[in-house]
Amino acid sequence: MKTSLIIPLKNEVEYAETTMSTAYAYLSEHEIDFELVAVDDSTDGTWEILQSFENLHQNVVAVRGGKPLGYGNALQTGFRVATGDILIPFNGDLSDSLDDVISYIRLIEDGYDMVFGSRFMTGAKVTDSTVVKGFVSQLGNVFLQILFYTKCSDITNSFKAYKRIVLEEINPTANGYNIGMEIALKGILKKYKYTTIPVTWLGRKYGRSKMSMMKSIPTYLSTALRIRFF
Ligand SMILES: Nc1nc2c(ncn2[C@@H]2O[C@H](COP(=O)(O)OP(=O)(O)O)[C@@H](O)[C@H]2O)c(=O)[nH]1
Ligand SMILES: [Mg+2]
Repeated sequence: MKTSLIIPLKNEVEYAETTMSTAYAYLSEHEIDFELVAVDDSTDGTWEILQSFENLHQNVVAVRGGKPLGYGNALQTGFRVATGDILIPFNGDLSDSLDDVISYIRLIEDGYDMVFGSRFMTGAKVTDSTVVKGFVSQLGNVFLQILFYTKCSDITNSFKAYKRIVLEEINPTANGYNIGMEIALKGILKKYKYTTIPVTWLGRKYGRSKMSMMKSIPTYLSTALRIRFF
């Protein structure tokens, strides 16, 4: 099965080249059938780096994200452009692990429709997340576990793998960081076969996070309630 890594980037000039070349080299070495789909909304020179990377490599596509701007729209654009059978959002600041990408691919090839990565289960490794962000996120995820009767301890993490058919049926519409959660919760309700594995998450060395926890809470909550009750 062919895998598409969907890589959203917004002003990641310090990371763009490293992220693309690290993922490219790693997946090639592991003999994975893959493509990299970079979805960019930058104004800082990231786009130029991505375009030259695309020109030098065969299985790389660089596109601009859709309007209105947003993490969710960037992923939606990436899903549309991707040609793989397995689609995996992979953050442009290298916070997600390529070892985990390989584990995801093997599990989908074994018959799962979706694989979720958890930062909160035994075996997970998280560095440099702030204590408050970690705690609020974990608390929110316990709430989601109860609301959706799921064993998955990290619904809100975007780093997940999906079979293409899952995304075609769900057709996600969220435009924020809530898109990972939208797909996972709808997929759970549609009874797709899924599993959760512990993953590694590394904090960034350069630039800064565009994710505001406080701004996201109301969106996350209304997304969950809408999916559960309407
Ligand atoms: N294309 C695109 N990428 C985005 C947008 N917002 C965030 N990203 C990228 O998504 C990834 C995760 O975002 P980040 O700010 O690191 O969030 P955090 O890791 O959850 O704190 C990074 O590669 C960002 O550059 C956006 O609006 N458009
Ligand atoms: Mg990050």
